[in-house]
Amino acid sequence: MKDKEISRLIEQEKKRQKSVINLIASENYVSQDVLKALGSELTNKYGEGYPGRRYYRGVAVVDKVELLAQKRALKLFGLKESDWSVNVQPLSGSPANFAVYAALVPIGGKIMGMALSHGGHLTHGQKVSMTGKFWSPVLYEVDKKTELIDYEQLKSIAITEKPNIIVAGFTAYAHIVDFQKFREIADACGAYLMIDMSHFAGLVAGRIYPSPFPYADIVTTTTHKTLRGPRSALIFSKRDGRELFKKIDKTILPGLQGGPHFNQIAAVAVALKEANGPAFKKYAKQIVKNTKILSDELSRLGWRIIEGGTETHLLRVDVWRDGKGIGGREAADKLEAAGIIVNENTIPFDTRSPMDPSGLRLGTAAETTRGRNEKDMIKIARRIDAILKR
Ligand code: DSN
Repeated sequence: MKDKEISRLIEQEKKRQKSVINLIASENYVSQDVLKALGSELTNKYGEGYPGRRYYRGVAVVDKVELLAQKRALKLFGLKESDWSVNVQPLSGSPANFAVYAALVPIGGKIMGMALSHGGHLTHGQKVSMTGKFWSPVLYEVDKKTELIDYEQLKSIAITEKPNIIVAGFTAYAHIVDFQKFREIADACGAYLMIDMSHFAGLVAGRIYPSPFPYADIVTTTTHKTLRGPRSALIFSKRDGRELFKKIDKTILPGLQGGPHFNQIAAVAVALKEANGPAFKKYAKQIVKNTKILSDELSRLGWRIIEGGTETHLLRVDVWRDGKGIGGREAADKLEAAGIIVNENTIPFDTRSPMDPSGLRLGTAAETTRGRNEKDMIKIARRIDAILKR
């Protein structure tokens, strides 16, 4: 690389990534093939539109790239082209979710999603996000005692509020979501059901987390978390005569985005192929095993695990412990200084601010990619305990 400054920074980041224990629940390490596709000449090409109907010429090759990515996305999740459509152009998860609302919910309509501090995402209708400004948020919380979703409470809120769309999905909820209950609730109030599987898409692909597809109208996902692809996103929509896909496609382009990033789409296609097979299934299984043991060991060492444990790739730890401990920011700083990278995170009914909340969020997808197993997780839990108790 001729640009020495950037080249040095890339080398520094590579070194940093290698030298730390990465427990950021939304990160992972992509393959060399994914990197190669991302860094390819496909980045040079413009091609607004969709395969077979673009506004630019010279698109024969990128049409094939996009069609292949679509085909692989449907195949990975066991979907038929006759039943589901997939848009592979969203640049990332937030614009993908925004596009779904823009396509299906009139401005001012209601989006019902999980509150941020309880485990939801900014784009699930939080006030500080555009999704909470253009649309009216109806936020649901977890049960105070169990810290799990209370489906009865959710149903009663939905029936009273009559949201246009209900979002099931999370960034920090550690348990399996009951999609069937969400479907029943959406049907009871006449809402669309959008399932944002960004965090657990890799676990769905690995058949270790229930598939949302039998229940959802729309499924969105990023591709870079447990799915282990490049930073990007997908929007799946059910083909059932309502032509949701037409509204979504139009909203992505010309509504929201410009030319598709074909290098990114190609890299997604590579990752989707990598995730389709026994090796990835084994990987997904190991993620869940690793998270459970990390959670169990931390709990054995006296740490309060939010929701009482985990069934997925992530967990949250209460480090503040009603003022008997330290804030999440201080805890994350201490761990970083010792080479363990996590993020501070709110916990349900948090009394502290999102900038310095009461908890930490830990995830094992990245370290599982690096081959770490249960024994390593026990060691990591003990290191975290020792560092935080110093
Ligand atoms: N920032 C991602 C996460 O860490 O969960 C979600 O957008």
